[in-house]
Amino acid sequence: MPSITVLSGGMGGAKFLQGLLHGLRSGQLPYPADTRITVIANTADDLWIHGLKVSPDLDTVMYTLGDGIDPGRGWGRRNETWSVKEELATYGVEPTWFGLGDRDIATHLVRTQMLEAGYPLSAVTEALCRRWLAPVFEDTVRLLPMTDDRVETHVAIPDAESPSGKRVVHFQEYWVRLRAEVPAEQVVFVGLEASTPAPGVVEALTDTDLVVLPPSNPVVSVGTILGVPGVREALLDTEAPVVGLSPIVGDAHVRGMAEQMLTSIGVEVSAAGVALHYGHRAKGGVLDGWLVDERDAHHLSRIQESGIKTAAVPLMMTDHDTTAAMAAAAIDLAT
Ligand code: FO1
Repeated sequence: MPSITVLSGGMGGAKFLQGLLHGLRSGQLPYPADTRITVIANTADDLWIHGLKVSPDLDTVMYTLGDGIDPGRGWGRRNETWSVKEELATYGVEPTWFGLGDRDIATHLVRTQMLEAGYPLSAVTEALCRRWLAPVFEDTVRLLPMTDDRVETHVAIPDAESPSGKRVVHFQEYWVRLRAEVPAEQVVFVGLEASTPAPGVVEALTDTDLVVLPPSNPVVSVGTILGVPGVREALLDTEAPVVGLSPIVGDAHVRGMAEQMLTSIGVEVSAAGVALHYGHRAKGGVLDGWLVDERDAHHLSRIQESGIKTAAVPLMMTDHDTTAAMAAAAIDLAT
């Protein structure tokens, strides 16, 4: 059975997966409809809040593919209510800037109870996906956390009051409360060096027909997955071609905070900058191929010079057919 492995953050990766699955089911892709899809999701956005463990990228992929996502927000549940959030605010409980919906809280209660009972995050995710993915995809779609270990992305921001002139906030505070409107002076991945790939992650990279890096954040989503010791080695070892799609279109991010994150690590905010940051696999990088948007066709030669195969196609995921065409272009590039 052919298989495709996708490294995913939250919204961008989830949207790409919807298009990939649509393309497989509608016969638009040169892979059979029941091709096995393994999603390796970033867990460094995770946070403990109100005593609950929240895994935003795992939940965004799970709710999106399971059709429970709120399409407007792109995170959390559709038809959500916020009674608990309102009650917590009335009690004056902080933080109030990160909203947990009533339905969403049930997911975090199940996850927290299972973690406290000693189950690893991968077992928790498998249990939650029995509800969200199995009814739709049986066992052809699998969602794996990048690691079972605790990893958290923290961001150093300017702070005149502190002696060092900076203070560190959790990524979610940087993104949700501060709206990424302050410069990210440094991004710190707490626990990443000591983490190990979750069960199935290495095999999903070495024993597959294609690996895709969708247009997720190259620093705090795909970047963190690549930072789990053993993942890069698996990508260097795999027989499968590795193809990425640029999250930067027209020298800007489409959504999120990729511009701020790339700038904080000194990478040029362009389709070429990200490709060269990921690097060509023959030179110790991770890419064989890289898709850029038609608006960025002027970057093609610079990318080609690095050895990475590249092409310019429409990269705005406006609907499932368009996204399926992007997946088809990625598969083309890989063959
Ligand atoms: N994003 C927001 O902008 N505001 C929120 O209150 C918020 C709550 C939230 C709760 C659960 C969850 O899974 C995601 C949530 N997000 C919220 C989105 C979250 O910041 C993003 O999904 C990623 O972490 C960033 O890519």
